[in-house]
Amino acid sequence: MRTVYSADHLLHQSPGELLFGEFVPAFEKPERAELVLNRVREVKLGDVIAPQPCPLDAITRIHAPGLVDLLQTAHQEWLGMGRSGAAYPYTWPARGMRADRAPQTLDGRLGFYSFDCGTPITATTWQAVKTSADVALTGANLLNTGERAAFSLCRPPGHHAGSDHYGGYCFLNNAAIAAQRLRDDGAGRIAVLDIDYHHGNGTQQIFYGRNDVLFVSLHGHPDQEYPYMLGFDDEMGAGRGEGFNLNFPLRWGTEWPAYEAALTAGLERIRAFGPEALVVSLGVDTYKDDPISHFKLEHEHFTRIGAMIGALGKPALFVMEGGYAVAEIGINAVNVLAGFEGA
Ligand code: 6XA
Ligand code: ZN
Repeated sequence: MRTVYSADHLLHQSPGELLFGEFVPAFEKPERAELVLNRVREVKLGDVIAPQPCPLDAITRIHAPGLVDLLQTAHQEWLGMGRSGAAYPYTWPARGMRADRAPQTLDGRLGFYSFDCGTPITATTWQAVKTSADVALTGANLLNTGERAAFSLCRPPGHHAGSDHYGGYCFLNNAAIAAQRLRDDGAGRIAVLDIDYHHGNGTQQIFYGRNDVLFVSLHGHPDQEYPYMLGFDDEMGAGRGEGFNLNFPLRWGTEWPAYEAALTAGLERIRAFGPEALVVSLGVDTYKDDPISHFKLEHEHFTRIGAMIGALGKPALFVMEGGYAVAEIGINAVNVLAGFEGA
């Protein structure tokens, strides 16, 4: 399996996030992608290739122009206001406030287009974010040329980013952009399987009204876990998309047997849907020692997850999402890929 990777990810480095009342060092840090890349090379998974720069319209197929423009220009505007450091939002719309129009001021727009305070924009964030989308799109192109699988080593991650909002360390939804590319290039149906520990609220929102892209997610229960406000099992899609969204919220402490049962059910739904290809949002923060998560998966379970996905017999694009037990992230991510290849 080929890996698509670019060192441009190093251009996004969060100065830190506000967490539980403290400003703490960012969990989403550049070493993550480097360790995954090292592991890809160590096990000789396959060639590592650079992304092709893709036109912006592959991004605006999924994201609102106002969001894309903000990500490109916010930091310069921030500096122009005499500020330093990274651009953070500090106020957000709530029920009853004007959510039908973007505010004019930078601070207004930062809040309007985001949903948390853990996702700062630096001077070089856009370049990293744009290249991360290119990494996903280049992976989609590999599938289009007939490869059975590809690994898009995206960083920053993407699954929390919705059509018009960023957050959760995510700016653009790489998996959704890739899924849309596969559709636009002729695949009739695509399934997105999200195995990151956190609910892929952005991906769900993007495809919620559609029946051509099935979204299936296994994640920490929103009663207990970020992003708290989406990811319940009664969210099944809307309109034409009714029945094409399937959530498996799992409680803190979930171990392999319960996880395997949920994954089996999710894969069964995907099999019934009959997609031409699969996009896997590959987060490995389900690992037992992940510093921000509460599932109990071990190294070998990631291999089994890959094998179970491989048993579907569909082409698959793996798109890197979260995972923070930094020393182990490479082992776990590559175990999924190797498990898929061995299936
Ligand atoms: C809150 C936690 C953000 C979760 C990021 C993640 N700062 N998403 O791993 O998959
Ligand atoms: Zn996550």
